[in-house]
Amino acid sequence: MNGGFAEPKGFFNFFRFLSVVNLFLHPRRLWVLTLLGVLSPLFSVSAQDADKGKISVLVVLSPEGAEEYGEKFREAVELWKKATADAGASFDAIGLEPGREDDREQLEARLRKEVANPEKEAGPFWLVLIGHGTFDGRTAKFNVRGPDFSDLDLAEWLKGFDRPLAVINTASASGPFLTTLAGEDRIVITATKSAFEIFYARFGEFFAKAIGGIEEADVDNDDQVSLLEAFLYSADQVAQFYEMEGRLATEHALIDDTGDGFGTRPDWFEGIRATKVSKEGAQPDGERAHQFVLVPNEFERRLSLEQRERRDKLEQQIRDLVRKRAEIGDDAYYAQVEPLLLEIAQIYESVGLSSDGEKKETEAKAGAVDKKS
Ligand SMILES: [Ca+2]
Ligand SMILES: [Ca+2]
Repeated sequence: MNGGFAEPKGFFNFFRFLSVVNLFLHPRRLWVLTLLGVLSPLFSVSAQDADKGKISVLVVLSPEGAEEYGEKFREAVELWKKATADAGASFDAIGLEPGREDDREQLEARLRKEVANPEKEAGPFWLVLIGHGTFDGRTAKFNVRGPDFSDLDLAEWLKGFDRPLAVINTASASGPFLTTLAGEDRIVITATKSAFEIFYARFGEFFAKAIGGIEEADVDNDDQVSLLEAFLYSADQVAQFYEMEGRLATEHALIDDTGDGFGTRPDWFEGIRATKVSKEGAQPDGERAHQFVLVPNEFERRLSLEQRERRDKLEQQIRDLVRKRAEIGDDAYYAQVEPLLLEIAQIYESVGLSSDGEKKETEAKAGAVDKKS
């Protein structure tokens, strides 16, 4: 990388932003953005505090049951580990250390510790369950060495949990975890729609592959795979698997990121947008999950935690306005959407979009970003 120019990857978010502008801004208003210089995509780099907003990934692994599953689970754990390393996030696993029978206690202690001593500037916490689920007709549980734990146990341990949270339960019979764990600033993904889908779930195998950033899963081509995209990709792979085998699918994944406990099925999405909701008046799922990315693209890495959070909020407000547009009328819509777009433009500008149309000398050397990644 030389001077203020980013490698091509860095442009993806810029184009994503422009496409947002094109969709939502009145054509006559484009001059405002031109004034701001955001139509001159020249990049420079600013140094960021690497640890702020750092993601923590905690994987909990079931005992293998049958050997063929054990191998698949361990493979998935390795993929998660690698993706987490690529992301510069912290990785932790329960269920790997030989000879232990207290996985449930370990998980409870780990989560309660997080509740008691929240890391102030930490980013999202991702809890990933890889393995077998069980259902005895009343309670759905996740299988670990020693006593298993249920959705209700997990909900109890997570009371007061303050970090943005993603729970990804890739096991069979995981559906109840979505209903029980749904909440504000939480994303819950389950491999099955209910507790009755008790057969081995393949969803997690595909999910572990996708989350590291494979191209096939990158629906919006911004060079990163969001939680939502990993969900959509994995569900699609599962569906294809059963279709090819000529068998009825025994697993149907769900996602909830609106906190209402009503999950959305993958086939209700067109691209990355949900076109249906499971209850009248409910917010569509998927928008928040599309803002959760484990391995960010080059451009995204330049934004500070505050900038990302602010941008995410602004994007959300813009989508809410789009939904209300017919109700509030065009004039009000444009009046309200414009300042939001301008603020996003300013955020992007501050990490490298030139405001004067000329190439800026970088304040921090471009290499600083490369070293971090
Ligand atoms: Ca993407
Ligand atoms: Ca929902």
